[in-house]
Amino acid sequence: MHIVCVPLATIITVILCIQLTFTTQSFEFCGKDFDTAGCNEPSVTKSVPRYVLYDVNPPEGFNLRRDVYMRMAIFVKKLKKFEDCHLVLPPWGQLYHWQSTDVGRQDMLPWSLFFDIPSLRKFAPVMEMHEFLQEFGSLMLDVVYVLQHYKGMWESNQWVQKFEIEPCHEKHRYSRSENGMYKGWFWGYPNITATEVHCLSFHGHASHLKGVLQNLKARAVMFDHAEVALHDVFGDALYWKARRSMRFSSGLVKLAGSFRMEYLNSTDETDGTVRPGDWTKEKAHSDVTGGPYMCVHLRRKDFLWGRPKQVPSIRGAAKQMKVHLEQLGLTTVFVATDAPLEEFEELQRHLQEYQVLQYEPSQVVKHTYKDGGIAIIEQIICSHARFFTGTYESTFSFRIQEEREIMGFPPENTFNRLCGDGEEKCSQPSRWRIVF
Ligand SMILES: Nc1nc2c(ncn2[C@@H]2O[C@H](COP(=O)(O)OP(=O)(O)O)[C@@H](O)[C@H]2O)c(=O)[nH]1
Ligand SMILES: [Mg+2]
Repeated sequence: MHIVCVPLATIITVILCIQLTFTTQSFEFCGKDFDTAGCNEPSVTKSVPRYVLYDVNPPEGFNLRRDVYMRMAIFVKKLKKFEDCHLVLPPWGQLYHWQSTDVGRQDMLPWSLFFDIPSLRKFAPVMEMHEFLQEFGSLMLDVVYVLQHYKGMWESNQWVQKFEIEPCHEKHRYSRSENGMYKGWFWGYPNITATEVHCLSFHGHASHLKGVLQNLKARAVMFDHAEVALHDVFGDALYWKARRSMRFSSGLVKLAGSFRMEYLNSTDETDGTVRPGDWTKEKAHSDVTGGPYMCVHLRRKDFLWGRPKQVPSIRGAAKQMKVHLEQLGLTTVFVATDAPLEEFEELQRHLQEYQVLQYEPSQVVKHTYKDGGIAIIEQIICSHARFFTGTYESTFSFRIQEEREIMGFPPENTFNRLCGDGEEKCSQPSRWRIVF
């Protein structure tokens, strides 16, 4: 059933539309292209907001998820010009890398644990899951679109934005229960269900998802595998605004600040990294000095077998660190790492003439902020170092580089990575410079 609600409708029409919405079982959308003639009217009136929910491919880590958030935030920010809508922040949980067993539960975590929500809101109309559930008043989402790549898309050299409902290429996480509703993985909430689930082959920028919503009556629409949608524009001013709005929660910033002051002789005043509390007031900076230490992001674990040629041995990493420390005239190195303690101690043994530090959280900090928060504290500490070197293709390292770009460090002190032991020519990371 396909019903078009006319914009600027009278109250009666609005009520009629709402009623029809709830009786409509199939949520159809206009053509493949949202610019198709006749498909331009916003289908949701001001008084009936749309809630855009999303999730990401389960094995993806925290820092790729942050990138997917930016794509969705930019999409919904643009969508807001056409209809009343909100982006629901997908609660964090059950990430592959969050393996600590002594920190309590690590699921259904709100974004406020890690990020400053008022800062996010200055960029896009976001809300936490609990706020959505309260406002929406139902645990039943209208429709889930499981995004998937078109088959054979990578072989074709034509770049056209398109989408359509197709048979699912892979088994998804939802199944129909006796009452006809779909159950499945909804960020760990056992009671959330969906009325419809479709696989949607999608090729294009995240904002092209607007076409899916065109004339769609559904109010709570979820996009699973949102990582399939690409950045509208990678690296433009809007991209960096979205990035700058991702300020960390004040508790994490404070903890990182205390560590910097106590162990690294580093404060924003002395390092030249004082920033306005409001990111929208932030100006371009250059030649920031940073604290008197170097930071290394030493990614281990799955990267050891995923990228064996580009990830050095501990001895190899220590050798490279020594060269940097000598060149910089520094004696302190902070190490952000997912390495087990034995590997960190081995690193210290190779660097005995230097102070080699790691962040060691208290039990209270671990319980409060969990694996995700500890990793962010380490990222903040690295962001303030005089010199940073990371790990090949690690999104954890990339996010540190972005943070340093925002603060205005010289690019040569930011876009570096450790080379693999046998790498003859070790290419350095692309310099994705900030744009204001
Ligand atoms: N505390 C801490 N955790 C890390 C570090 N490096 C990686 N991790 C953990 O491992 C995850 C790696 O996944 P991801 O964020 O996708 O980054 P990537 O896999 O390196 O691209 C992080 O989110 C952290 O949970 C580190 O230096 N310190
Ligand atoms: Mg990862």
